[in-house]
Amino acid sequence: IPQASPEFKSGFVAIVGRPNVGKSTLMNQLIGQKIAITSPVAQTTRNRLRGILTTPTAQMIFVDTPGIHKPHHQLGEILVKNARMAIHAVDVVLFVVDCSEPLGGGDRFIAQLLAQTNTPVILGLNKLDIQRKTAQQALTLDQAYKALAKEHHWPVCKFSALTTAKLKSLQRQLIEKLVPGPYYYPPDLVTDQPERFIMGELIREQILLLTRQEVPHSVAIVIERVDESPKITRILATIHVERPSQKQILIGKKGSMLKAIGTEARQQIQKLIAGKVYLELFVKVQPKWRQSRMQLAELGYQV
Ligand code: GDP
Ligand code: K
Ligand code: MG
Repeated sequence: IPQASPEFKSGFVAIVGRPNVGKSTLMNQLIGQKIAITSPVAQTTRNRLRGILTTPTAQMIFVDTPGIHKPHHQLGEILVKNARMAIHAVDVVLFVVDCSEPLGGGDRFIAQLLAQTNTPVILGLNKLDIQRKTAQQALTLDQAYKALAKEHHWPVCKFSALTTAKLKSLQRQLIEKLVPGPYYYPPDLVTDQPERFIMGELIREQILLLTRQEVPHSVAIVIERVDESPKITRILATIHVERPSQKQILIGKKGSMLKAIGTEARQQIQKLIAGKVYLELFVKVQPKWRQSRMQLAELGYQV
C-alpha cells in the first residue's frame, strides 16, 4: 500500500436508502465493476459489502447496505441493525432515493435516522433517466425531495446509476466531505470481499431473477470448492433452501431451472474472474436456516 501525500483524502461512505432505489447498482457504477448483485427484488443485498474507488486525489470506500425496512424475521432484523450501524461508523452517508417516485414514509423514516447522527449526508436523487409523466409532475417530485434536503441542510446530487454521466460530480461532492487520510486498501483493489463470496452472490442473483416469490429469500449459497487450472476454473456450489418444495422449484422440470441458473451464473462468474468456468450446482434442504443465528454465521452472514 502506497504512502498517502498530506493532501490525499480518504474515508468510508455508507450508501443507504429504501429497498430497490438502486444502491447496489450505484456502487457498481462508481467503482466500475460488478461486485454487488442487483435485481428488482427488495432485499437483494444481504451483507454489508465494500466497494473501493481510488482516484489520484482520494480513496473512497463505499459500504453498500441492505435497504432499511421493517424486519419480519431474524435475518431481516440483522439486516436493519447492520444498516443502522453503518450510518454511525462512516465518514459520509450517501442517502439514495428514487426520484421517479414520490417521497414516501420509507424515505422519511430513514431521514429521521440520519438526522440523529453527526455524520455528513448527501442526498442522491437516482433514476433520473425514468421519464416522469408531465413536467409539472417532475417539478412536484423534485420539490418534495429538495424540501427534505433543505430541512436537514443536505447537499443534493441527481444522477442515473445506469450511466456514468453525472457520477464525476457526485464523486467530487463526496471527496469534498472527506478529510485527509491514508490508503486503507491497495489502489487497485475494488472490494474487500473474497472472490468466492462474489461468486456465491452471482449465483444468488440468478435465482432472484429466474425464480419467484419466497424461493429467493430462502436460499443461501456456499461455494464448496474452487479448483483453478490454467485452462478452466472448476467451481462446486451448494444452494441451501428451507423446504423440499423450494428444492423442486430450483431444480425445475428435468433439471431445466437449475440448468438455466447455472448457465447464466457461469457467464457472470467468467466476467468476474476473466477466465473460463465450469460450474456445478447442488441443492440441499436445510429447514429454517433463516431463524438460526449459528447457521447464518456459518453461511457467512454478519450476525
Ligand atoms: P437496491 O435494492 O437499492 O440495491 O437496488 P438495486 O441496485 O438492486 O436496483 C433495483 C432495481 O432498480 C434494479 O432492477 C436496477 O436495475 C434498477 N435501477 C437502479 N438504478 C437505476 C436507474 O438509475 N435507472 C433505472 N431506470 N433503473 C435503475
Ligand atoms: K434490489
Ligand atoms: Mg442492494
